Amino acid sequence: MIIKAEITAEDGHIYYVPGTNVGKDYQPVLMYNQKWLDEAGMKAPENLDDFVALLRYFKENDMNGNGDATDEIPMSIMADFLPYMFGPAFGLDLVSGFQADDKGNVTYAYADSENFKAYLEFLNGLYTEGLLEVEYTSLDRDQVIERISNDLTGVAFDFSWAMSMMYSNVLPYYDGTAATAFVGAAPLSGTHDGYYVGRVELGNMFGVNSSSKNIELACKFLDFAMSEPCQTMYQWGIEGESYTVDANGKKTYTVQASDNDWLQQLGINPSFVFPAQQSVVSTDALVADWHAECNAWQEQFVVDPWPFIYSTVDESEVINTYMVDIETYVNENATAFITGTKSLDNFDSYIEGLSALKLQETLDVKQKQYSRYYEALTK
Ligand SMILES: [Ca+2]
Repeated sequence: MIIKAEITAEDGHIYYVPGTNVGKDYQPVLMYNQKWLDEAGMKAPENLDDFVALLRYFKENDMNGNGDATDEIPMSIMADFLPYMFGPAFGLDLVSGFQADDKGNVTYAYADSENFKAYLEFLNGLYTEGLLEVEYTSLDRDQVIERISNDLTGVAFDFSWAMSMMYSNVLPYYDGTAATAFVGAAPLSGTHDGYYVGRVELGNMFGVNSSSKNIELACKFLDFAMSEPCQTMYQWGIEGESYTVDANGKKTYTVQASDNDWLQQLGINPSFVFPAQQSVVSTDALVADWHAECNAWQEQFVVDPWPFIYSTVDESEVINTYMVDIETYVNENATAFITGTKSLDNFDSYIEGLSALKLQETLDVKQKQYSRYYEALTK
């Protein structure tokens, strides 16, 4: 339904066939070092207070048992994931930025004078206490992996696929079970219930150039490219080589397919080349069993992000003109407030600065677009 609403143009027609992403599975999630949790005698926290208590425990204790209680980094989070991790607890979708309430009224989360301020106060508190590390703005995934491989950190937040494929597998004591892994948990709740922000399922769109001499043939090709046999090929490769089918019709990857380099040569999940529909089952088969189970459980916490919506030429112009400056402004200010280079006493003037950047004009366009999308969705 959502994909249909997204690819419906302003005139109500559909002109393209979609390639789709997995939107609710293997999305960015919170994960904990299970061994550290067990040693602390704690369960994965579900609210901000318990979470902060856990970070303090990780910071003060010799969690990795090397005799030095000062080398633990309580959490290793890349800056881009902070909005995913903490926004929802404050009622904010800072990932999409724009958000709509039940009645379809659109607001900009970074302009929420109450909740966004509370979010910044919370992160500034973590930063001041050394629970959010000094160099958090420059931390990259390779550094997170290096820390995990040295057993230095207890909390991560990343795309779920990293859980068993990049993080757990480098832990010195990982034995293939969840007890020795980085394991996904529920989102954190605060003044609002926690959730995870999913991904727009519409990945790309394929259409035919109206000046083509072979419109009918091109449409037939797209029709074939969308067909069931082709979808199976995109997801599983070649029957008898990369996968087998049992008597019940259940597909399983072959032993050879566990060699990911070999498998990728078959063009599995051909993003942006064909209108392929990414599949959860074929991803489940590539990760550890405990990880696939964890993903299936975490799906309940994932909500749809701000949708893709067709823009008219005029709308594109407004958004392209103002949005870059708005995003730069909010990101620079967020970093300044979190690290304390700017006091939160200046928060009101930050909010005022958004009007000068034409936030209201942008918001009017987003509201118009969302109302159109909402109409197509409920039709
Ligand atoms: Ca230590």
